[in-house]
Amino acid sequence: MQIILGNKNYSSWSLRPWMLMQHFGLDFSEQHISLFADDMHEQMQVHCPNYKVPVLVDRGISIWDSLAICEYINEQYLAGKGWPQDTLQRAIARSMCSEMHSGFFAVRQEMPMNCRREVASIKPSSAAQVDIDRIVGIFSQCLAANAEADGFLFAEFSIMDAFYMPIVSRLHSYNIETPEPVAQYLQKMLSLPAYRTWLTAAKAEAQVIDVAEV
Ligand SMILES: N[C@@H](CCC(=O)N[C@@H](CS)C(=O)NCC(=O)O)C(=O)O
Repeated sequence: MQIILGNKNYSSWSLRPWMLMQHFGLDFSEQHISLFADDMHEQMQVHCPNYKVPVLVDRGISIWDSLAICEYINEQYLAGKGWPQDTLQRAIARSMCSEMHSGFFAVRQEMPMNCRREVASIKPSSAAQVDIDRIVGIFSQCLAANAEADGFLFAEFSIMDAFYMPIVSRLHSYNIETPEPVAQYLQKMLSLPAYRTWLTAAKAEAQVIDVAEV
């Protein structure tokens, strides 16, 4: 199984399925494509039908789009452990991941993922603040509902945590203040071995994408 990724420093979509696969200790190799480099399209030609990353290649077949990859990994390799086991909780987790997948445009635009960015505050626009408040609301709701558990959004690590990992990275690097339970969750996620491994690789990358340096 091979996952094709963009730059670890910048590719928020790539981080999601990689985080899931790495956290659960799956066996896979990686191919890295430098985003917006001159040879990006050429590199994507073989395995990336939509000319985007991430793409998972398993048994010779390409699976593209971060959510589709996470769903496939969950079914094929995790025996369903990638989502909460309770049907209603699973439906809520899927709603929240879909909200991430199809929204929060202001945060994405103004606060690009930049894992190695030196932590420094920005002044979010009112649109970005609406996104941030909603994200903090989602985290707070999940953490309050699972107060007794392992400290992940749905008690145990799930696709939900993997999907919101790029947001965790952004809230950290743009120094966004959050209530204490959320701040603790952010620290927990930033300390996970899988994310530390990703960050080390991101810091070792040479390419700088100017538009993502805010
Ligand atoms: N909805 C897709 C988005 C994938 C995406 O936009 N990937 C970016 C990198 S983070 C990309 O490949 N950009 C290259 C381009 O747009 O030309 C997913 O969830 O995988």
